[in-house]
Amino acid sequence: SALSYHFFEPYIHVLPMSWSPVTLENWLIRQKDTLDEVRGPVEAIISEVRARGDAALLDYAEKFDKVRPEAVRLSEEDWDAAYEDVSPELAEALSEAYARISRFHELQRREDFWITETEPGISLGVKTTPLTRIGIYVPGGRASYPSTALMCAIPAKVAGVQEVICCTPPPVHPLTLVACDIAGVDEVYLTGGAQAVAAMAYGTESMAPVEKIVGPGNRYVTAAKMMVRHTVEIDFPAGPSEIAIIADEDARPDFIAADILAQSEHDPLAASMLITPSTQLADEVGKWIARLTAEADRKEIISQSLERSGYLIVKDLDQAAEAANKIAPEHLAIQVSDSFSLLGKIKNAGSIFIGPYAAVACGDYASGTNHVLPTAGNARYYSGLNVAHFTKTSTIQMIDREGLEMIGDIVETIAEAEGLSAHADSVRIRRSSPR
Ligand code: HSO
Ligand code: ZN
Repeated sequence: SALSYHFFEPYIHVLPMSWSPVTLENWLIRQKDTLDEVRGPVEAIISEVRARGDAALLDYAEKFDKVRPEAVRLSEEDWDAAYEDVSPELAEALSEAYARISRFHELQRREDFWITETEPGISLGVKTTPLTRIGIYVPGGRASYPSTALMCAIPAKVAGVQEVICCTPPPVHPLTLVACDIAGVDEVYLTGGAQAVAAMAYGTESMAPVEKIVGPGNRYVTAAKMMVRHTVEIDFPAGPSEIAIIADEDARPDFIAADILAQSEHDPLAASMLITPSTQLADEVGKWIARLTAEADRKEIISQSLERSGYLIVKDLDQAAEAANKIAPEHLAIQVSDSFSLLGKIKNAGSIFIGPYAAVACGDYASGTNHVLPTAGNARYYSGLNVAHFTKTSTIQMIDREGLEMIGDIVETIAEAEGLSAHADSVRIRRSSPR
């Protein structure tokens, strides 16, 4: 297409810090999932947990997390004690974030029951019911995010889920425990990785199984979630973080560079792409990236991630939208003068940030939107975590004799055509019975 032809045009502006042009092709290759590589070990872990329950979880904690907790389930005393290690300002910041995230998710709630007469004698409706027990996975190690505990638990509680349990690898960060407490998590288990997913799916002596598992994780966690899917539901695959930024010549290169660094510091596998018609902006952003990286705390990770990142020069903003839709980025920042006209053309994006002041970090923590989002092109068909992930619906119908007359012939005719005469008879017996 005209689009891909343009991408491979040699607009080469090589800049320091690996800030260089990327092709759509390379980006899409990056998104290819690597879950198959870990399928074998994950399968082994799942069967081990099914066979040996808590004992397997404790052994895996010792092996992978280098800590053997006394018990898989965290005691109330240890949970309460977490507050002692968290400053009041931090607990307050988490509560402020909690309030805003709750408010936005409350806005997503719809009536949990409606019924309406669609034609004489036939009323149809929908009844929405929360799931009963769900599991959230909060990663540990390099990606230990108390904010993720809020992002997973809040929509569940807003939806009305009674039991929300959290699995996180030991040693658990006290801040994660405080976040779980603030968000109303009911039980915490000190187990991580594929073994935690297996436990939540099948249950162990100390953990009752859940109906749905949500939350981000590494390749093992994600592979395990995909593999237990015939037993429980999951949210969607969420891997290394990514951002695409569509910007025009008037955008602020320093702000854009700052968002790219914020994304890059997550993970050497994180990636950022600037999509712009302006080569001058791309150059400016590159200079800012070099400048800011020199002073960054997590230089190592940032430089590795920048190697997967770069810019794409497009003809105009229509082509920019087309590129973004192909990528289906987890985060999409829009930094152009007419943002709403561009927004209208965006079809695939996990979360969209509009205007120079909408730093992605605001959505990560405190504006109120959810930061658990589909990555690696999955935004083509998945939505970011929201209240609807924690509910299910039942359709309802009420049909009286008049309604049955309205559709009786249609039902009988189609039933006979399908060779299902008992179906047809179930309607006939009613229609011919005396009133
Ligand atoms: N950007 C990450 C979420 C996050 N950022 C957590 C900071 N903490 C994935 O959307
Ligand atoms: Zn982030």
